[in-house]
Amino acid sequence: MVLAALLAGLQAASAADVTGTVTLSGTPPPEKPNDLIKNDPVCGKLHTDTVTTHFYVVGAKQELADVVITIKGAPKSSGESAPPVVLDQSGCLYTPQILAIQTGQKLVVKNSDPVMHNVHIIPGADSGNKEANKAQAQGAPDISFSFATPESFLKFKCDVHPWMFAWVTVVDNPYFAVSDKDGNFKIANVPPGKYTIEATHRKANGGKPVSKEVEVKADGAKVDFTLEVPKAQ
Ligand SMILES: [Cu+2]
Repeated sequence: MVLAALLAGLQAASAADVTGTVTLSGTPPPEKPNDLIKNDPVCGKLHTDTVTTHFYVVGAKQELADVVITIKGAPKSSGESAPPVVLDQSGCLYTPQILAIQTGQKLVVKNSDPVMHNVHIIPGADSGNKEANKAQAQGAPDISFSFATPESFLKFKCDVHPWMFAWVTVVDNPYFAVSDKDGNFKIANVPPGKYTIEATHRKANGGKPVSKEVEVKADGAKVDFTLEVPKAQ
């Protein structure tokens, strides 16, 4: 009994949350209005507001969304039994535009629009992931994908609507997160230890990861990141 209680106590203290906030330093370039979607006879009608690019999603205090946070050296595992991640096509846009998924985890692609899309997945040339290209008509069943190899910002595009992109980072462990609109992220149940944590944004810091060394203790760890708008070329 005493031993069981002791073991349970040890187990409860053996994993912890890594949390933090990502902030952007500098002024991002203005987002561009999407005239292609505005002029499309079907997609244009799905929006009442002007659709723009979303290269930088920044809050009032420079909080930066859409930053992928990963932990290098964390114990690897397959995501086959993890809940599926959903990527929707809605208003002729991929939603969300930036997401992260575990190797082996199921990605379910939906079409919520009254128009055909096609899901064209273009991995890096030597990434080990496979290219795919599947049409998905209005009302067609969901299409599921999974990816075998880690990859940063694997590209999804729609060949029908040339403005439609999503970027999917594939991670070979369950310890990752994407910062929300308040710049916050939380990676749950990280085994205590010393790690390198990386924060990567598609545009900030030129798309290169920013690294920090961190020791995750029984009560977790807090790691904040500041990413920079690259100087104009
Ligand atoms: Cu489309």
